[in-house]
Amino acid sequence: MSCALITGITGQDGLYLSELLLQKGYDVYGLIRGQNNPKAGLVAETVPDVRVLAGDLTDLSSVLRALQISQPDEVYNLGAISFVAYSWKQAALTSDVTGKGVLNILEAVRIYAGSDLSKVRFYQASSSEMFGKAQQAPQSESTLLWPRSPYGVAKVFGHYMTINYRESYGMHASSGMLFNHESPRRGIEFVTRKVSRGVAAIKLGLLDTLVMGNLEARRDWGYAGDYVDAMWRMLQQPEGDDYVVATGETHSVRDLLKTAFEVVGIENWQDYVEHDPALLRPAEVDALVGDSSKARQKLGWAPTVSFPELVRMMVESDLEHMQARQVETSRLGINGR
Ligand code: NDP
Ligand code: GDR
Repeated sequence: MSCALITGITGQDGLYLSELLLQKGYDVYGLIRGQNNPKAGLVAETVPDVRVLAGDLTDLSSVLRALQISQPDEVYNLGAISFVAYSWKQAALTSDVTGKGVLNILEAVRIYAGSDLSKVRFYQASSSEMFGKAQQAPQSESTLLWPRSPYGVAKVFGHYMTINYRESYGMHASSGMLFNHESPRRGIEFVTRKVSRGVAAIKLGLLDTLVMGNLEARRDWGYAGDYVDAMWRMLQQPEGDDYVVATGETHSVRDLLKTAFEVVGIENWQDYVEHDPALLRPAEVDALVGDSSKARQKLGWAPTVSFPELVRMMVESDLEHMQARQVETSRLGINGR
């Protein structure tokens, strides 16, 4: 039986990846930070077979201890401060967790594996945010990296550090340059989930208007369940490598709003949307679209959920939850910054 250690287990991808690996018969360990992390309950409920270990990416010895206890064949580093807008508010912390945290875990793996580095395979959650002010379209593994936020800069550090450990020590280390991927489990701070919850709340009469930032930004949005499968496929290859994972289609936030409101039968969506300049970012990533030919050819990977299907899945899930929970309007917190 194979064994995996996942950091970021309480996040969207951590939950999907745990489910996938448990299904494949893996022993799965997950790193959880904090002495009483409120999301520990979610993990216990969703993936009860995951064994939880305490640790924090900023604390190398805690990561080393987790490796020693779990003895994994595969390590998936999904832990990060991942909300781009927040990364300007806590730039140093983002650098420590999302950037230097990668070095900590790479170093912990190197120390743990000792003279037999081939016994552990490592996955780093790199990001399309690294392309930032994209210098070509679509973006591939060889496109110049030009990050536009403290988050993007930290991810570039982690990306190159992963490559460096592969080249310096021969570590089986792979970097997944994943484009935006979403699901009903997406954090409520991200735009797709903000829109799906907002639209559901408006449909149910719980909210009057949705307050948004830049509607012209374009993203290549896919389904998270598909993307964790790509992560696993990377670690089954004979060598570590870097792969772009994307659908190859791009849509604006405006398209997202239109598509989401259509799910609940609202055509005049503009009447329900306001603009708040405070939601604009100090530097924006205007447009992203990925070229995932390498992942498709080498990993045999392909996305299975289209953009309209994804939006429908998210809106319907939020409608169902809100109806079931009879949420009070004041507790929705959708339009906050
Ligand atoms: P989430 O924001 O949902 O999850 C982030 C996870 O990181 C949470 O489990 C969080 O734990 C954990 N974490 C935060 N700080 C620390 C720390 N100091 N030590 C250990 N763990 C920590 O992200 P996603 O699931 O969406 O993304 C997974 C990874 O993939 C992230 O690294 C993200 O940057 C990257 N990525 C995501 C993309 C996407 O579109 N979803 C695209 C490209 C890359 P806690 O619950 O305690 O806060
Ligand atoms: P992103 O995701 O920054 O691409 O990073 P997010 O959903 O936050 O923003 C996408 C785009 O939508 C615009 N936008 C808004 N965004 C939010 N959150 N709220 C709004 O009200 C709003 N209005 C417009 C943003 O300006 C932006 O252009 C995500 C994260 O998961 C990263 O961790 C990951 O690396 C990248 O995707 C790939």
